[in-house]
Amino acid sequence: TAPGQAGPGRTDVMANLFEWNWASVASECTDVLGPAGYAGVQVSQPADSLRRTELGNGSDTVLHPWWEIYQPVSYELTSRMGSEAQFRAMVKTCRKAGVKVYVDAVVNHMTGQGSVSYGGTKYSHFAYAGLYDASDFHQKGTDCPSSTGGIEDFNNLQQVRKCELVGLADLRTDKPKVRNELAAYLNRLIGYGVSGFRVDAAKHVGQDDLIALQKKLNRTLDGDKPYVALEVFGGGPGTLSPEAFTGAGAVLGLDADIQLKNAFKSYPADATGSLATLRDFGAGLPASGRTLTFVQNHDTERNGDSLNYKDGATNLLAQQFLLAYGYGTPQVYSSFAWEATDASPPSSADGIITDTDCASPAWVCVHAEKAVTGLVSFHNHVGRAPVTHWWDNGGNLIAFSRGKAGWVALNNDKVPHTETFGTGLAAGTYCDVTRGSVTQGRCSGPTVTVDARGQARVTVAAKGAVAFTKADRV
Ligand code: LM2
Ligand code: CA
Repeated sequence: TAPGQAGPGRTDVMANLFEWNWASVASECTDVLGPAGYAGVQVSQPADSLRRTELGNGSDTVLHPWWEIYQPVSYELTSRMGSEAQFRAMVKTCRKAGVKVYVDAVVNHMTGQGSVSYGGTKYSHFAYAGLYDASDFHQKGTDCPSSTGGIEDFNNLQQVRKCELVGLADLRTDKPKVRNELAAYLNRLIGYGVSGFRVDAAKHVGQDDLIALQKKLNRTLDGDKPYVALEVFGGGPGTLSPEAFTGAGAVLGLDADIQLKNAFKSYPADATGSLATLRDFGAGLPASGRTLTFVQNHDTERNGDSLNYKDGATNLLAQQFLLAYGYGTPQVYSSFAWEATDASPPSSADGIITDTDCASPAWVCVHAEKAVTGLVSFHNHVGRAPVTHWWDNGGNLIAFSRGKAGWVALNNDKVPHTETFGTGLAAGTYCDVTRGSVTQGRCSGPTVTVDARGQARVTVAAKGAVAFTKADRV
């Protein structure tokens, strides 16, 4: 189920360019993602959505919060991120750059507020002209057993599936007509060259409806079944657990990002966990091949479950670990800077998202950092080689090999460490890909010398890493 080869030398690394507009995603595919070896890019929910026209009550000060896109009103592709033509051009450009496109698909619900949208669709809570009427939504009393019509108990199977998630009109995904509309939408995207989906609120759709929907989907332009990553957060019992959804697709690594946070940064603030625990990263979680892993996504960066860009060097180090270790299909998240949790992405006054500028502090381009692209290259070169030569100091200095293909050390301490490590690699001089790369046999950054016994004496900077593969020999 992993996305798989998308271009020369690529494996499965995905970037998640949350709320980047289509024009900016397209140029990033050509200029950065393709050349750096990313195999895929996840883009934001592309269907027409709520466009707020007035502020809500009390503390509400943001007219166009990032979450407007999670209230779709039709399957027309006019959105905050651009027009349908721009979306199609973006998919084409990315594919040409060797980068497959994965779409965030909202199939559980429509809106919970408003009557105006980005594409001009007129709607109300249970009525979407030419698409859905009240008979297409679960109703309080008949379908949903909670008194308010909302999900009150997230461990109650019927409520989770048939009540409203934060007041969002809940689609009857068990109804043939609804399934057909959803499949027509997703198949249109597949026809445009899309390779798969991040399925929003998949836990609230349920396994049976997700499987039935996928049976209606066409093959991608590459002839594959679309890759599907289901949003199912942990903590629910049995049927509601991420593990119970792995028969319906891959799942998002929403417990894995908690493990990463706890290893890299514990609380009280400024205390650190132990990288040494990551020897068993992913233990107790769904299988590697069924998990889309990340250090954070748009929800967890705000809700405290994960590290976020404000963690600076610690965040970059965690991204490096994720790319180096090999649990899950790794995804690197890049979006906009924020203070309030409901902030808008950089936009015009009417909510149209402006072009991404990675040089501006308004945007955070984690995927383009040398520390990260170096490890994307590392990840692609080591492939599926197993983790070997694990070494740790019991605390925050770790090192390991990926078979005989590559070696990495990571230091989450505030002081540098110098050690002699067994690397498992052949004797030679290697280019540290966290800071340099090899062009015409020369390394643009520091090198590491491995002796005849495979050992190397290496200084790992504070909050730094050293990594190289057998392809990085100079
Ligand atoms: C998701 N996964 O299952 C998304 O990852 C998450 O970001 C979405 O919530 C959620 N499911 C629905 O797609 C976000 C945001 C919510 C926001 C919703 C809908 O976290 O705060 O809810 O999108 O836009 C907002 C208001 C909420 C209100 C709701 C409906 O914050 O107070 O509920 O709209 O009007 C009364
Ligand atoms: Ca539902």
